[in-house]
Parts: sequence; C-alpha cells; structure tokens
Amino acid sequence: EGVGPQEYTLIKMKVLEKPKALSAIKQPVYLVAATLRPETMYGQTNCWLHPDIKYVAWQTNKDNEVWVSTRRAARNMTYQGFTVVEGKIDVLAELTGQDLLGVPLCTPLTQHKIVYTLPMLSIKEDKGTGVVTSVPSDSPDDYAALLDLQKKEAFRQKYGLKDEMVLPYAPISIIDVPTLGNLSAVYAYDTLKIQSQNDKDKLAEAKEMCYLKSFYDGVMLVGPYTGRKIQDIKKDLQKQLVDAKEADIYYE
Ligand code: A2H
Repeated sequence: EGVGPQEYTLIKMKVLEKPKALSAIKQPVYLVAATLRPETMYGQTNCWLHPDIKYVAWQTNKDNEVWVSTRRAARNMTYQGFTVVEGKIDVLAELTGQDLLGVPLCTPLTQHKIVYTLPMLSIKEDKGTGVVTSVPSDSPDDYAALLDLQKKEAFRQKYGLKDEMVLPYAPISIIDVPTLGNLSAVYAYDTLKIQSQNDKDKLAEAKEMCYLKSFYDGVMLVGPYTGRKIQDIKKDLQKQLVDAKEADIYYE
C-alpha cells in the first residue's frame, strides 16, 4: 500500500427490493462498493458481500439516501461530508452479509438491468466498504468467485440463491489488454489453471498478470470511450458518474 490515502470510487448500487432486514427503512437504500477501476463498471455482473461480515445501513445527508457499508467505512465517511453531523453515524439497521444475499440491485453502466448480491469469502473487513463490485472479465478474484457459484449448486443452495441470480451472468468483454485479450481475467484464470477462489497463490499470480497491464495498456471496447486508453479516460469517467449521482469519491 502507498503512503498517502487511497482514493476509491464509491459505486452506488440501488436496492430494488428490500429484504426483511431492511424492510423497516422507507428511504431509498444503496449498497456502496469501493473500486479502483470505475471504468470497469460496464462489465459488472453482480455485487459481492462477505456473508459473515457485519454491515450497517446508515442515513446520509444526500437526497435522504441510506447507504450500506461496514461501520468502519461509515465512520470514515462521517468525516468526508456524507453525514449531517461530522463523526456521528445515524445507524438505521445492523446486518450481516448473509441477510443481504440474493438482493436485486440497479447499478451504473452495466448492460444488466438487475444484478444480485452474492457471497465472496475473500472480502476483507478493513478495506473499502466491505461491498465489492464484481467484474469477472477483468478481475481474476471476481471470475473465480463467480465460477465457484456457477459450478456448484450446493454452494448456491447454502446461501439460498436462485439459479437465475447466478447462471445467466457471463463475463462481458469491455477492455482489450495487449497479449491478454478482451477477457483478461478469464485468460489468466485458464492459463494458470486456477480451480477456485481458494487458489490464493495462483490468483495472486493472475492479478500480477492482469492489473498493471490492464490499467496502463488497456483500451476500452464499449461506451463513449471506445478505442481510448484506460489511463486517459479514468478521471473523466469517474466525474461523469459522480455528476450523475451514480458514484462518489471516498478516501481511506
Ligand atoms: B476493484 P486495494 Cl475489474 N476486500 O474493483 C477485498 N477486495 C476489495 C475490497 C475488500 N474489502 N474492497 C475493494 N476490493 C477490490 C474492480 C476491479 C478492482 C477490477 C480490477 C482490479 C481491481 C472490480 N472488482 O482492483 O487493495 C476492488 O476490486 C485491483 C487491486 O485497495 C477494488 O477495485 O488496492 C480493489 O480490491 C481495491 O484494492
């Protein structure tokens, strides 16, 4: 990790049907995912939560919206202008990831009208918001976790997930990476013969193969920035999302 604070783009994923744990909340609820790669939002297929991590639904000062994140992230955000009173979290519900699995969401840029919250076991409690957006075309972690759920019916059943929340979602080609192709994470996963999200060493290798190359040499294949290099368009795209109130900026 670097020396200064890390800047994340917070992607706002609107809850389309509130599960029981959120049913008392009348305001619009968003899960907020922290990402370093806002330009990959064209390729979102789902949202990841850790089933055992605790999350809170808390009142923001933005258009009456309620956001869901870890308490730690909510606390940080109270010092970044997201609440009426600095340092004070107005918690409306406490939940575990488990309480929020299989929830339909609306999220920016992707071609899917609905994506679902699914379980990922490698989510860290002390990074970002504990909510992670899934882009299996360009993130080996995301591809491995999605394939695990698609391959194993018992895994889906364990979390009460319906097939239609998981099976129709394939990686979407959004970025061309020289020598890795237009589904770079899939290429790395296959080349290294990764078996599951538990293959930590090989996944670390896959990420080394993909991330820097994608960021520095990747070229957009979709949207208004088609043909442009990622590093040249990332800031513009982030601003466009923030101006449309589909994202915010978060530091930690
Ligand atoms: B990135 P850094 Cl396509 N636990 O978003 C585990 N992983 C987390 C997390 C948490 N609590 N919070 C965020 N992340 C992921 C997209 C993406 C990301 C792509 C390619 C690379 C990439 C889609 N997932 O990250 O340790 C999120 O995944 C490259 C590292 O702060 C977030 O951006 O550097 C990234 O890790 C933040 O990781």
